[in-house]
Formats: sequence, C-alpha cells, structure tokens
Amino acid sequence: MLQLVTDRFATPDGSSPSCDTSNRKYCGGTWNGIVTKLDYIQNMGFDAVWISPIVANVEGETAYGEAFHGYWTQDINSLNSHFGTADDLKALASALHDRKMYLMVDVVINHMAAATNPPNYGGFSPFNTQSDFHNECFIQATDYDNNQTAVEQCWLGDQNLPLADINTEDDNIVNTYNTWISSLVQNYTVDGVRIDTVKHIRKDFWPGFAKAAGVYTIGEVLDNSTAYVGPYTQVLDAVLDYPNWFTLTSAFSTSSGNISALVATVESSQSAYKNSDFYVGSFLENHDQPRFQSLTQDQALIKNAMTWPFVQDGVPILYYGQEQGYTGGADPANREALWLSGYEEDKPLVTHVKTLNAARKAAASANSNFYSTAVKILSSTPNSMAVSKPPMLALLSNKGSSSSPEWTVASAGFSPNEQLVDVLTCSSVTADSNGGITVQGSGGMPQVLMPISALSKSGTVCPK
Ligand code: ABC
Ligand code: CA
Repeated sequence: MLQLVTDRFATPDGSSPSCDTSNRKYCGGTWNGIVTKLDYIQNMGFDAVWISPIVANVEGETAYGEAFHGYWTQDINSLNSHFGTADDLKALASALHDRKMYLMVDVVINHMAAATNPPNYGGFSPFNTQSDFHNECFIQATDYDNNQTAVEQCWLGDQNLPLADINTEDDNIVNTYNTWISSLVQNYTVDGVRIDTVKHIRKDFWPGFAKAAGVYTIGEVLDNSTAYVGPYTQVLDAVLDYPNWFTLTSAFSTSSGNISALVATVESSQSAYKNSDFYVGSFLENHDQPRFQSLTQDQALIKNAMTWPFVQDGVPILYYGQEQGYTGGADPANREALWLSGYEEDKPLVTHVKTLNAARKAAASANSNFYSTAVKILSSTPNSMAVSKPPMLALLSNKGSSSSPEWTVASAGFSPNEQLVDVLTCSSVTADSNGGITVQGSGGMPQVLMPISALSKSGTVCPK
C-alpha cells in the first residue's frame, strides 16, 4: 500500500507549484491529481492507496498553519473542497477499482479541531454543542504512562489549537458515527479505513464502529509497546505496527543500532497481536515522524530498512516520497510535494520498491500461504539478521555501505543444493547440502533470496 498526503501528491493539471513545507499551507494536490498518477503507483507494484482525511476542516490560517493534512475536522458530512468534489472522490475510487486496486480513507473520530480556545462549538457539525464533548483538560505527557482515562477523555492539541474531545461515551454520538461511517464507505466505495487516534477512545467503542464500516479497519495506536498496542488488534482488524517501527528505525539508522531489539519486538508482536500479525500495517515512514533519510544518508542502511516492511508479516506501507529519496525531518518538513521530484521512475529506491513488491507477488504465487506464514528469524546479532518467510529468505545488516556483511544459516529450509537468486541483484546463490546458506554481501546491501523455481512461476522478477 502507498500512503500519500493528498495535498502534496499530485496537482490536477500537472503543474508544479512551489511548496514550502515550513509554511504549512495548502499546496494544491487533489483527488483528481492522484488519478493522473495511478500509473506511477501501480508501476511500483502497489495495489492500494491510503489518502488523507476527506472531510471539511478548519479554514484559513491557524497557529499551526492551514489544515492541508486534513486532520482538523469541522464537519464530518461535508468534503474538504480543497481536495475536490464528491464526484472527484468517486472518480478516484472507480479509477482505482478499474485497475483492481483499493482505496483506503483516513478518518478522525476522536476530536474536532478549533482555531480558538474555547472552541466555537456552534461551528462544528453535527456535534455542535459543548455537551457533545468531554470537559476541557489537555492530556499531559505523564498521562500516557499512568492515566488511560485521561488519554481517552482529555484533549489532544493545545491552547492555540485545541482538539475538542468528542463524548464517545454517549449512545447518540456512537450511533451517529456508526451510521456516518457506513454511508461514507458506501457512497465512495471505500475498501479500507485508517482510523486516527484509536488509543484516545475506549476500546469497546471500536467493534461496533468496525462492523458498521464493514471493510478493513486499521487503527493508529502510537505507542512503542506490543503489550499496550496488542489489545487493539482485538477490536479492529489491525493496527499500524508502531512498536515495530520504533525498533526498526533505531536498528537501522546507524551502524551501532540494535537488530536484536527489532527481533524481540517481532517475536512479542506475534504473540501479542490477534491472528499473529498478518494484517498489521508495517511501515518505515509516515506523515508524523521524521523521514528515515533525515536520520541517515547511507544508501545501504536505507535499503536494508526499506526492505524490512516487505519481508516481515503484515501489509507493507510505503509513505510517498521515500522512493524519491525525500529527507524531510519532523512534521511539517516530512510532507514535501511529490511533484517537485518529477515522479522519476528510474531512481534506485523506486526500483528497490518495485523489486520488493514483485518478489512478494512471486512468493505468493509459489506459496499460496505466503502472506499468512509467520516470519521466523533464523539467525540474528545486533548487526545482522536472516528472516525467513518461505519461499523468501531476507538477509539484512546495519553495518553500512563500507561493510561486507556475512550471513550463515545452518538450515534455511531450502532443498539441498537448491539454486537461489538474490532478487535485489539477480545474482545466484547455491544452498548447501543441508539447505542452509553462507553468503557474503557487499556494500552493506541487503539480499532477498528466493529459489529459482519460485521465480519462474511469476516471470516478473530477475531475467532467467
Ligand atoms: C501540529 C503541527 C506540529 C506541532 C503540533 C503541536 O501541531 O503540525 O508541528 O508540533 C494533526 C496534524 C499535525 C498537527 C496535529 C495537532 O494535528 O497532522 O500536523 O500538529 O494539531 C494522529 C495523526 C496526526 C494528526 C493527529 C490529530 C493525530 O496521525 O497526523 O495530527 O488528528 C499523539 C496521538 C496520535 C497523533 C499524534 C500526533 O499525537 O496519540 O494519535 N497522531 C507520545 C504519546 C502518543 C502521542 C505522541 C505525540 O507522544 O504516547 O500518544 O501521539 O507526540 C514513545 C512512546 C510513545 C510516545 C513517543 C513520543 O515515544 O512509546 O507513547 O508518544 O517511546
Ligand atoms: Ca477521546
């Protein structure tokens, strides 16, 4: 799946207006713009697109700029006109469906945003009286560790831009939301819903909401602990795998990162998450965190880290712009306009993503249970790992581009002496007489090994 920021992905007429992220203003991307770039997305091998929230937001300048990201809801029953009309959104959905691709929409349930404090409640719709909201109290940093009630019932945001917390304990509000999500999904033929701020609403709100949505639901629970995040996989189809993101980022952003800590998160998520963790969203970047390439410019570290979401359990999610080498730091710098890249398709990281998606498809056609086969870490050290998800064996390292990493796996599950290919370079490797491997890499690059026999079925990965 590709995650994009609607305002920053593509303009409808192909123009390339300047877009200074630090200004936090609308830059001109629209739903019609996305339609013109579906080849770009599909050529990378993605079959789903996650777009920004679609509803009407705070208008004009606020203490934190304009609502170009779409998270500052004012009216859940109107669309954000900066992104287009209802017909434009429907046209995006059908253009995707014509290509057998899916549309995932982001939704914010927890709050409405106001440019003043106290908010002008009458300006919200349909929750337009103070009693539709919890009493004002801002969530404190310490609440996250020891006061879940405050996390659920106090407010995000601050005095400059309060995110007024909706009273989701009220049955009328619950019903309104359930009816709303059900018609939103139907009106726009949406295939999946990304839900914002899930940990800020009581868990037992979510099953009814997910049922009303009737499509794949994936929740944002921003926390580094699998024990905290795990229970949310019981109330929604999936979560964005934030615990994994924390250890992934620190494992690969320097050559002194700790891959063993990433291994520990994988193993704990496999038991803490429902259905092991096959439905979680696995990501290296998103719109809230500094881009990975703001942490390191080492191409080997970048390629190793980018490989991970594609070789582990779950649904790989690429945040637009990573493939073009974007380096923006913390919000708002990480929301660059993609048109400024020229959408070049022959860049190394675009090719990397294309290859990884193609390898997954080849793996799934060779093993019909590929997606639901749990990854096994066959060997790991603080600096390297061998990750098996048959028929794929990924070899990763964080030693960086001046290193020649080595991996030895006594029994990798291949047939004795089987012919393998590193799909990232198309070079061949032969399994030993026990089906194990000993591989010396170069330039710190990762390898993704697959049997030649598995590749021949798909014909799209590596020339034979
Ligand atoms: C704007 C400006 C920013 C400015 C900020 C004050 O205001 O752009 O530059 O700093 C939207 C916009 C943002 C905007 C915000 C606020 O609204 O996109 O640009 O920031 O107006 C979701 C979305 C996010 C969205 C919102 C609001 C929510 O993905 O894009 O933001 O609708 C919390 C929420 C999480 C939320 C996130 C932004 O804030 O839980 O849902 N994201 C701890 C807490 C987390 C908390 C996080 C915030 O701090 O536990 O719950 O996230 O920084 C780990 C711990 C974690 C801990 C981290 C920091 O450390 O395990 O628990 O997270 O070790
Ligand atoms: Ca809440």
